[in-house]
Amino acid sequence: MELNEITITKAIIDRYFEKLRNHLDMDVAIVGGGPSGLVAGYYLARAGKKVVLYERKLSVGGGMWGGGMMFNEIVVQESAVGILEEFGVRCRKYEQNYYTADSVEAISTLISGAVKAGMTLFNCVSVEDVVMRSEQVTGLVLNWSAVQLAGLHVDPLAVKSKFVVDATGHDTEVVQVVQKKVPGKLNTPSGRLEGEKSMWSEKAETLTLENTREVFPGLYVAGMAANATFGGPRMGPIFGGMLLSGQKVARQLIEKCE
Ligand code: 48F
Repeated sequence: MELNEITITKAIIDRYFEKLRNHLDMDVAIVGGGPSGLVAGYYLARAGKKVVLYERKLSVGGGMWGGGMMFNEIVVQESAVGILEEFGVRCRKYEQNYYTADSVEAISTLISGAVKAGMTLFNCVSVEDVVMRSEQVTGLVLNWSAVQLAGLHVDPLAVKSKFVVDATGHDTEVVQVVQKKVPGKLNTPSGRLEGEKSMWSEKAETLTLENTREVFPGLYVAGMAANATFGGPRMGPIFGGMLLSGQKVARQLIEKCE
């Protein structure tokens, strides 16, 4: 049978618009498709929550692809190996408490697992602002990343969400915008973004989990964004904290959404 270009085009437009229209209002909107955001999305979707993840780049996955300095292996401590194994990522013991995985296998499997669990993914979309109602975050303001890259003056569109998760990594972009533009204080010691500190892997891994919480009404932080928000150090290419943080924020929000 002859293949018709117009049918191909219509299929893509129809399917994409269906996806977009069905996700203008959701339980949880996750900003950033690194390991913490993907794990959060997976557990939220598994719990039946309507969860959408927005990723600025064409390829989802954040900082996991390149392992450490492009050596494409990651390290995970024992407490987080179970999460990788639940997704089907193969882990190898290196020494007691140190496991490794191929970084490309790990991140591609996290992406696949989250989407197959029911998380909806929009890549090439940048979150440039939040929707607010008196001192509360109630949604996100979105634009095509290409619009930002080209510096075009194009107004964005908005979506509504019961909760937002900032999983944007080192840049903490959602918290930054809330600090700048939404009246009220952040739930941090100074009431402001504390900022990331230099590397201290062990401390950082513990703090990532502790710092995974609500930082402003309606806004949670996960992954490296949690540490940057609360003034924790960076940890380098050990990823257990990222995975456990995604799982923790999902658990917190599953309870909140009930
Ligand atoms: O940085 P990233 O991988 O976040 P993470 O889940 O994991 C951190 C680790 O990769 C690593 C580390 C652990 O050892 O320190 O850095 O905390 O992924 C963040 C994603 O968010 C996207 C960005 O492109 C990246 O893929 N992102 C950032 N800002 C925006 C955004 C935005 N405004 N809108 C959409 N996506």
